Amino acid sequence: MTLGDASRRDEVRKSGASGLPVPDTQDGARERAGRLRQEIDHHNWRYYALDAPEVSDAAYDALVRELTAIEAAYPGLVTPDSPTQRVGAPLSQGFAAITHAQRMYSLDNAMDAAELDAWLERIEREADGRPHGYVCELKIDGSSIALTYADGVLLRGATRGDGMTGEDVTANVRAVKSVPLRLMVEAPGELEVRGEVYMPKTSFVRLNEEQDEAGQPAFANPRNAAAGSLRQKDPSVTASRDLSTFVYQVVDPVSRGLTSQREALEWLRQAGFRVNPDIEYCPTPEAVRAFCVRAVERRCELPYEIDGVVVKVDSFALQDELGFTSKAPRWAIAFKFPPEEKTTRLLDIGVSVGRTGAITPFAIFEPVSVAGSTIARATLHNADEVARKGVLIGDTIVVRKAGDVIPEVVGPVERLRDGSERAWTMPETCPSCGAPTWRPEGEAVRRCTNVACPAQRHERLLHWASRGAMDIDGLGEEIMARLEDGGLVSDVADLYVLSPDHLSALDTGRMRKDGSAITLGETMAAKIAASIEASKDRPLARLLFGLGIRHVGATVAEVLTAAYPSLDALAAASEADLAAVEGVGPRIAASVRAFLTNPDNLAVLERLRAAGVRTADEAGASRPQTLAGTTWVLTGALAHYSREEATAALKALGAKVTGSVSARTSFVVVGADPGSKYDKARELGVPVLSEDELAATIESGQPPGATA
Ligand code: 1X8
Repeated sequence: MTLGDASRRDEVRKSGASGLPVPDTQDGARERAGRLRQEIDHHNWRYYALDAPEVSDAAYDALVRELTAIEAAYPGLVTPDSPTQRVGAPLSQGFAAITHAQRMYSLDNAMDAAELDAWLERIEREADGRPHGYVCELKIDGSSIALTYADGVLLRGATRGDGMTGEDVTANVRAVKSVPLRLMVEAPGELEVRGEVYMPKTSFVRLNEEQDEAGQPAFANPRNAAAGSLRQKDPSVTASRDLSTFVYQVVDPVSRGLTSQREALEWLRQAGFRVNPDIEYCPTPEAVRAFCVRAVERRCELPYEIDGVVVKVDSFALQDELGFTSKAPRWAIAFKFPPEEKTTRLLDIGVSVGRTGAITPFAIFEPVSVAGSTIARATLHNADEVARKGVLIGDTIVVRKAGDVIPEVVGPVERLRDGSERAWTMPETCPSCGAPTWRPEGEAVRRCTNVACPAQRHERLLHWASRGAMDIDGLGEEIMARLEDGGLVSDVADLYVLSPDHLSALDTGRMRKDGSAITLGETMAAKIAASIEASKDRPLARLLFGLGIRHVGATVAEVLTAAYPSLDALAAASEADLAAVEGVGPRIAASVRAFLTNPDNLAVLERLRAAGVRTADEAGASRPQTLAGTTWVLTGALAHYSREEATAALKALGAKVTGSVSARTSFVVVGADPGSKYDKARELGVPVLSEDELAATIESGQPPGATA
């Protein structure tokens, strides 16, 4: 299980209502809620701290839903450390300053093996023959945090700030799932621990894709992404980011009976914190050196970025003796890895036009080898970024790979300028079609205004065929361009009327020695035709993502199709309906609505459908949404349906099914031995239906009463 999978559970967490009855009495509810919280805390810890879940997402989800239902019915029973309370705290108004009870020191650095040796020798001298050892830990390239617990309950989270004063980011820290809200060990009084919040490399790459998609500036590296995510005004934004933690320090450990860093790490692990597994006790300086050598080698394989190794004297008694300089502890050192940065020459800045018309500048430089591969280009994201970096064409520049993957220009080496460098400006017109470009208010990105722009069209077609969308093998950059140039394809629907003859006769642009054109040939044509055919049956979310609607990335497409499992249902939904879907805001809703009311787009969708491309997820899923806007509650035992079946059938008709009865409930279906929900429905005057009436609704697709 990787942390990337966490997002799946996060989505489950929010959805639906409990099928289980809410206890009738306050005492019963309190007891059940307490039990559920313990159980959920345990599974959160297994999942987020140990990466070792014991139960399925569905089983976990059921526990959360039951607790949510109980807390909804008895709001007085909600506790601040309830697992339902991770997000939902009021928005932070800026961040209050927090003075750290004990200064958060930085570490002295050892920039190479010789400096590490010098430090080790000094420690050995101080120890003067007394037996002692070291603990080696990976230095996580994230954002430091201090977490304070009062009698075992999370009280406060603060950033490092300048080491003396940090910012109160409690609401956001609560949204980071690996941070325990309640400790699993006895810890009376105030306890402070420290660690690092970080973003895994793959999540960083994905986040930047989403930032680009939304016209937001990209983060330069995972550390900035983690720090930025922790300093969000809205904790639900923090919750949506894949952040994790490693905790490595107990403040005032001796008062907790701890005598060494080894013990402290073990205690933190038992308390429920996420502790890095790559920790080693090294009895000798040789073992420390060997750990550092291995860490350098393993750096690329790790799912998160590290920038060194932290070496600490293990014994707290010896640490105490060594003490601090004005800046840093004498008993620890950061062995810094050699930077994976290179210098090269910036030859030019080009611009590309994306499928949404976004004009993106990119650096073209002399090829250099960085972290295992040769790079020659790096995106510069937008004009502001070019200005911020201050690079001139002709500059000597520093380049590296962000998240070990994405080539990035760090900045110019200004002292190597000779006056021949020149500034770059963003083109006023589209480099592909010459149409004017504009920069919408509040966006970082300049766009080509021409929807018929050939560069946009090309990118839209490639996006449709891409792996995450309709996954059409063989339709790459080159062949797509040929299809466009030959006038065979100008929108995605055209792909589905290509004949194998069209394809096999396609000029590849290459020539034989005798000057005759090389065509695609039958074998290749048959392969591509088969992949186009296979793409007709992709899930609706892939199709929706493939359409390239602004703000609709792969995740949003999943969310939308879960709520509207057919293109018809989606097209029938109002902007307000769409905006009400969890995970879909007004901006996405407006964009989807605009796309699905544009006659040109509707014509393409109609041609896709006519060509046999699937536009609904399941046969039953494309039923007319006759129950949209109604809210249902099921109670008691049903004879002919399971709770899940009845719920699914109602949802397929557009109904919402919840776990508790309120004045907003439209219908309550009552089976055998109904509980308090039946009484509540009668009390509130909510219409009560029998199972037969439910069956009639499901079969006819008509709301109750409409068929009578
Ligand atoms: C900073 C960090 C430390 C550790 C890991 N990652 C860091 N970024 C560790 O001790 N495992 S300690 C530290 C500091 O003291 N400034």
